[in-house]
Amino acid sequence: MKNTNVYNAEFRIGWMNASPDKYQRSILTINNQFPAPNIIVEQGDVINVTVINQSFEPTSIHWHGLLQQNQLHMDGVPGVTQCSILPNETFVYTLSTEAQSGTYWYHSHFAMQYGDGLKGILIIKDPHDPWKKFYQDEDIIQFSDWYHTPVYILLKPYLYPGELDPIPDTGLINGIGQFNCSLNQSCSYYRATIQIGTTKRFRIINTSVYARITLTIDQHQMRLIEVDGMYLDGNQYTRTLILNPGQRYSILVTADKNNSSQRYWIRATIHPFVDYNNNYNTSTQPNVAAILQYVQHTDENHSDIPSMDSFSNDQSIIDQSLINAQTFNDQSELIPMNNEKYRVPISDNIQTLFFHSQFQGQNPGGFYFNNETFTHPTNRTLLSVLLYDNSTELSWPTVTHIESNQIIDVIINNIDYAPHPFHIHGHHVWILAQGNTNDGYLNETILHNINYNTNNPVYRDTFIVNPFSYLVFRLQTNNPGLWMIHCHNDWHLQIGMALVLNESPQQIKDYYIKKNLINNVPYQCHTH
Ligand SMILES: [Cu+2]
Repeated sequence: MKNTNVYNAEFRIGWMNASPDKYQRSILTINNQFPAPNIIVEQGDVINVTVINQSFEPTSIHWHGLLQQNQLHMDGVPGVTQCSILPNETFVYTLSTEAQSGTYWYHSHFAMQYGDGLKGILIIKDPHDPWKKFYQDEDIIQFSDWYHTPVYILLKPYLYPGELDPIPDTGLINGIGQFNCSLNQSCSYYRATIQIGTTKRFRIINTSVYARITLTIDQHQMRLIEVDGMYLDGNQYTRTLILNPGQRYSILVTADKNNSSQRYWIRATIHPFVDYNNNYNTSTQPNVAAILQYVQHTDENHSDIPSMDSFSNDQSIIDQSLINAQTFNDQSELIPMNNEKYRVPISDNIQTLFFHSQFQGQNPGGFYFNNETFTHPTNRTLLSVLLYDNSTELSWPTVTHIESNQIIDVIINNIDYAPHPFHIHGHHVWILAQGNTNDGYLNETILHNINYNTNNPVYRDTFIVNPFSYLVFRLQTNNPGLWMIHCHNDWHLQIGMALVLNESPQQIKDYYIKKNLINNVPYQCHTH
């Protein structure tokens, strides 16, 4: 048995000036660090983070991908699981990591604060990692889209009708970008070293508010071994990796080239999406790069950049990826490792839930699920209403009651010309079917015409629903909670693209009373 370690940290949230891509702006971050701190723990450790809000806005931190079993009030969704943390207030997050390992991240769930920098990586290392013997070292590649005007300023006009999503100016890799500097010596790059002849695990996380990206490493194959915290079978190798906001992959890369250059571009490109957003224009610098540097010894210092030649050689691979991504299917070919935990549950008694997602209305318009749009409660949290009031039925738009020990197939019909990257809190789910762009919608009658993958579907927490198309995921209700399902294009969340599953409410209530946790949930929220 391993000792339980406690990761203790104070997160002071506030604004600072920085120029991560040589363009100075104010950034919302933690302890004046940019990028904000990475949290790296081992499975079973306890994470204790004291958030001290020194900003002028309320805040709250969500731990993306954590199941939060029996710790629902730690999920960090303002108005749902907690009151937002007001300026000058303090809130302590205590998180158990008993139940899972893998690559996760954390971010503000208040307004669009993570677009201004309030986010970081959360890695839970697995002491029994089945891939451990296949790599010698590991590193993190955090991609982030980046706006030069603070996102909280862009958000105000966006909330009026008729606005298209604002397009990021550029991207950052591990907090470093190259806006307006065309791959010459004056640019800064994140440099990942790899010892010649060894294999490195890269944990790749797209922490964007908007951007879908293609990631490549010049001349290198990427072996996929993890998706959203779940191990894969390792049989898939790829040259291009497409990540939607919120998605994570681990890849293995081997330093097996024996040529003179010994350094290679790691490149990320923001997808233009011109077909649904003509805000994309020439002022956008969609490319950002980092360097994979071969070394003989890990303590070597290097400053050379890769040659231009190797850049152009691999551009065609990215171009092809951008074309293929028009009808992008992010679950094809991903096969989970053979493990009881990942196996899809089968039953004769499967419930179905349909959600039709659509932009509706004007003055202002917004996104609706089944003709309801989500707004964040402010006076009281949904958890408070559930625990203190008599009824377990929460009368709030887009809240759906589901019971425990059910298997539920959730169908999302995307009645919209944009792809939407959906994220579910408190669960990983099996992606049984994912339509391509323009495949149309599912209803009760045609449901059985669709081929479900009930053999070895991918199991994850963030997935794309294509334009004018559908996705079906299977959910096992084994984690009582108030779990948000929302679009992780954060602009869309701000205009209502969220629903809440009220899973096993009586069990939540019983647990909080029995364990005397109810005092952690204020009856009412203060507002500022
Ligand atoms: Cu969306």
